[in-house]
Amino acid sequence: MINLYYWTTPNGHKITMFLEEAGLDYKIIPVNIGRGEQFEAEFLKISPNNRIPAIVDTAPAEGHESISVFESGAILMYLGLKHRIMIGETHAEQVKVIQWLMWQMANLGPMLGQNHHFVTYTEEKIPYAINRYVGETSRLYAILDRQLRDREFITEDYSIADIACYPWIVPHERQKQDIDQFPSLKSWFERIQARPSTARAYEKGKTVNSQTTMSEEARRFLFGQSDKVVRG
Ligand SMILES: N[C@@H](CCC(=O)N[C@@H](CS)C(=O)NCC(=O)O)C(=O)O
Repeated sequence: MINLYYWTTPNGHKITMFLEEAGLDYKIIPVNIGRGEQFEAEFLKISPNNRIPAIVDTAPAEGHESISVFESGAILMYLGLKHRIMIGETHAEQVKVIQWLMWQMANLGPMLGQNHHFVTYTEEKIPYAINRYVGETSRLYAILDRQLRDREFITEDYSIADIACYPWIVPHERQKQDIDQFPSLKSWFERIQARPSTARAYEKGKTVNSQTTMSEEARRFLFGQSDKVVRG
């Protein structure tokens, strides 16, 4: 059984997308990051960076007692390798999947996260920051669009690289992107959106949290963190 420590954010959706596609048994343990639950001692034992998602696998391979994993890319790799699915069959395919997964983790996630922060969440609108992150978002969209030209998925088959990228493209309007300008990316997006497992994952999310706006309390927990949240 996989215990999934989850909240309804792009990085959280990655893991429900994988688990739904794989048809694995899992239990969601909501971690309401807008209420500060990511700082609770029990959660920090499995996710020391005070971020969701994280998992505890109570039935790992090779008879270990249980294994915990944090960082969404590491979780996708762990599950893909354990079940030998969505990670490429040959070594050559695996390395392609892993490099696009790393691309998402190091580029698409962090840059689009800053886009969300400066375009949507901050009350103070800073033109330099907005231009930088909206521009960087469009550059990354163009990279994906080029990679997806003449192919159905980011690598050979549907993989953890597609799963890692998809939830970050969902808020394209909020990111001030015109998806019609990226036709191959748009077709890929619609293909993944149409997968029953994607629909199930997002439906699961709604049962955990149906709120779409950020409260003042959430702003206080999420923004302005420093070493004080770690040192106590
Ligand atoms: N690189 C991490 C990023 C995780 C992350 O930023 N999670 C956010 C939600 S998407 C979070 O838990 N935020 C809580 C906080 O900022 O305290 C991953 O991919 O797992």
